[in-house]
Amino acid sequence: MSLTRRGKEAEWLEQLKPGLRQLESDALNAESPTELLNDYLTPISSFFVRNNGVLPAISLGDADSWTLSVDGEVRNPCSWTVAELRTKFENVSVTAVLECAGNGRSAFSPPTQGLQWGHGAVGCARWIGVRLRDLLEFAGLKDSAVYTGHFSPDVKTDGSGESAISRGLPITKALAPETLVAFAMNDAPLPILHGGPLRIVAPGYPGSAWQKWLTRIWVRDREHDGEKMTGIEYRLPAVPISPTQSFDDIELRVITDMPINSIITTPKDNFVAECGSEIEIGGFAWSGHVPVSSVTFSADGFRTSQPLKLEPSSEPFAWRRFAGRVRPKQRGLLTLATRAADVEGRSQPLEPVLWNPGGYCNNMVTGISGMVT
Ligand SMILES: Nc1nc2c(c(=O)[nH]1)N[C@H]1C(S)=C(S)[C@@H](COP(=O)(O)O)O[C@H]1N2
Ligand SMILES: [Mo]
Repeated sequence: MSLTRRGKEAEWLEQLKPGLRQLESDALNAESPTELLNDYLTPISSFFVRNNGVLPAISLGDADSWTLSVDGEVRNPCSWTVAELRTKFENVSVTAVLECAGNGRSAFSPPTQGLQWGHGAVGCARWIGVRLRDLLEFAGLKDSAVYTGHFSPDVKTDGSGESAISRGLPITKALAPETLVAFAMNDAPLPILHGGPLRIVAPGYPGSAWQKWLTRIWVRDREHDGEKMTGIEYRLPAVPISPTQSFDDIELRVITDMPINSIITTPKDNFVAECGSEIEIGGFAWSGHVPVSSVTFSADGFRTSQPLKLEPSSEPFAWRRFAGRVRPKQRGLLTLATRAADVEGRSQPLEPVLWNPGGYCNNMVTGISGMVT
């Protein structure tokens, strides 16, 4: 029996990433159960995968001949092989969280369009590459340069042959020192599933801006309008709207920052604990560009809460580990939840976040549950 394209992708994923939960979709998408996210650097075998289209037929053996070009609003259009990028430009590493803007979408009510992610479309890795800034400066930006547009060979699953996604960055973010064209992840060559040979790393931005299988950067004199840059895709209403309202005439803005969020990774969801004995609580808090300031913990739906110890941050775009303990004194169902805050005073909401048509940026407090026996 021959497997369908999607069936082959599913088998490949099961081999490379056992334990991930595949979502129902024509493209290969899979999220991490919370207990697989218990490391500061998420192992590649546990890292979520998000594809808008068909996986391109690339093998890492192609890495040396893979080329990246820069054109548009530059004085010297350029192109380099991966080997040239590595040797001609300074190699830098950035530890950063990669989170899909749709992470947590399944909690929106009423439900929105888009993949129904739980809370596992997030991970933190060490990315190594060259600064996008160095490439753009080499090519010589014209004064008219305001945005980048990124291109890759992956196509939609509908057979149209159209590009699956072509996103970009405002020029200020493209020139920021943390923004990379990366070729390695956790010290391994960037895996194909994560965009190898080359991908954009845009710390603080939603995952959609981290273009995989990068072949071309088109420097633009206006906001990039490539596939999935317009309409409700990865954009939020400029003013609050209700789910019953038509959003045809609503102003929408590209998401450029991810909100404060946190996840409990130990104990695991559906844990069993003994009444009166201590449970160790651990997990991570992160945000886009605004640093995390604190994390509180509650075992009673935030009627009461206590602060958790937060490990110091060494890398501004990485997540921060928290730790604490609880000793349940009652038998029955127990829900453990964390609520993180950022230095600008924003906390994860206790109530559902503002509904938006694409179902993005849900950072409402959630928890994990288990049984105390
Ligand atoms: N070429 C390409 N790049 C892409 C995508 C894609 O479908 N194609 N998906 C984007 C989205 S929406 C996310 S969340 C991240 C996911 O990265 P990962 O699959 O490495 O976890 O890649 C982004 N880059
Ligand atoms: Mo995403």
